[in-house]
Amino acid sequence: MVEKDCLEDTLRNLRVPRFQELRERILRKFKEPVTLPKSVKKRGMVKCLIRVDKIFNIVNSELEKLINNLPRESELHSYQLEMLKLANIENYGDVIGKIRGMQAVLKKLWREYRLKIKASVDAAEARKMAREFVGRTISVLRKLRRDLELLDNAIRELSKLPCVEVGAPKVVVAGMPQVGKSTFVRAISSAKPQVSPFPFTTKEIILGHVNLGVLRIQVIDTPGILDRPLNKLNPIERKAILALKHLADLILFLVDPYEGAYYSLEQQLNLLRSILRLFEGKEVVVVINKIDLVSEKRLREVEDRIREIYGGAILRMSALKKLFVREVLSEVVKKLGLSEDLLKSLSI
Ligand SMILES: Nc1nc2c(ncn2[C@@H]2O[C@H](COP(=O)(O)OP(=O)(O)OP(=O)(O)O)[C@@H](O)[C@H]2O)c(=O)[nH]1
Ligand SMILES: [Mg+2]
Repeated sequence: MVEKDCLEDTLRNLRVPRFQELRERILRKFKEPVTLPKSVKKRGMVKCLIRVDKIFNIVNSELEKLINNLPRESELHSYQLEMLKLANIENYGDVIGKIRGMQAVLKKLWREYRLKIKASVDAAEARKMAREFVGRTISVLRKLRRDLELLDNAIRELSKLPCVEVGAPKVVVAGMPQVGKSTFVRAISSAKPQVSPFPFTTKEIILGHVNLGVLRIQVIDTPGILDRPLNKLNPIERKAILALKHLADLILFLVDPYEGAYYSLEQQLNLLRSILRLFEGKEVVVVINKIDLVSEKRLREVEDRIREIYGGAILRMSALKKLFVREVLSEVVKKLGLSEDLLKSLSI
């Protein structure tokens, strides 16, 4: 998450080499014939030196390129570092350090084997040394196998994150699965997340914009969260928690009031309670969605239950039928401390 250049965009083009791929390239290079001018003496030894140099160059330049293209730890926002943890990179700096360390080990090996090859008594010994170099290089790389795989996976995860502008207002839409978060984000913003009657339809953080003339509000759709302890949340739910923690200037908490809702009102209230506790100090607006499905009596009942745990504004809307969606936006604009005149340019 950076001001201008989007780190996530750069990461989309970054390739992390795999151990298997490096190993195959090394073995292929080792078998490749080397041609020498007729005048060259000690041909067997010289050929081995050339092979060893070529192999070292391949591995060294791959690792160098990787380290240079990876973002530095200091360039990463705490949001991105936590996302890396979610993708099993507990300590990003340590992984980079390990790659650097292995690169140094490989350089040392290369120097050592160049000397051994030069000191060989005959071509057969030079070939034996070259083979040993290849074997040892591959076993050093094997120590990076899991790190490279985890890094690749983590970079893919990071690059899926949208490019959020730090300075512009950010509203994060949250709630249990199926309450209508994505339907709402589709209705008001440029984003068109998938909507379906199945929980966990949304698996990623999705960014949309509401253009209000001179200003645009960023609206962030999130995966649904279940009412269970934080340490029991799955990685998809945790992405939503991280978006709330790091991105939200304002949280819109959606509630499904329907008696036959996928998750009961009780469960939804439990989640609201946890979110209020977890993000104490952040502005939260509760919106009862799907009002087209329930009676006024039920709506009052749901509002009363919400009021037992939450003292702020409770709004009503139907994201599907686009009822009172503008009123919700108006509350958002107000809570963000923006002028309500901005809404004049809006055609919802
Ligand atoms: N009747 C009615 N149905 C709605 C409304 N909003 C959403 N739905 C329906 O509820 C279902 C779930 O909608 P989504 O927008 O995908 O819900 P979500 O909260 O994003 O769900 P997850 O991505 O699974 O967390 C879909 O079938 C929608 O058509 C509404 O205002 N009224
Ligand atoms: Mg969704």
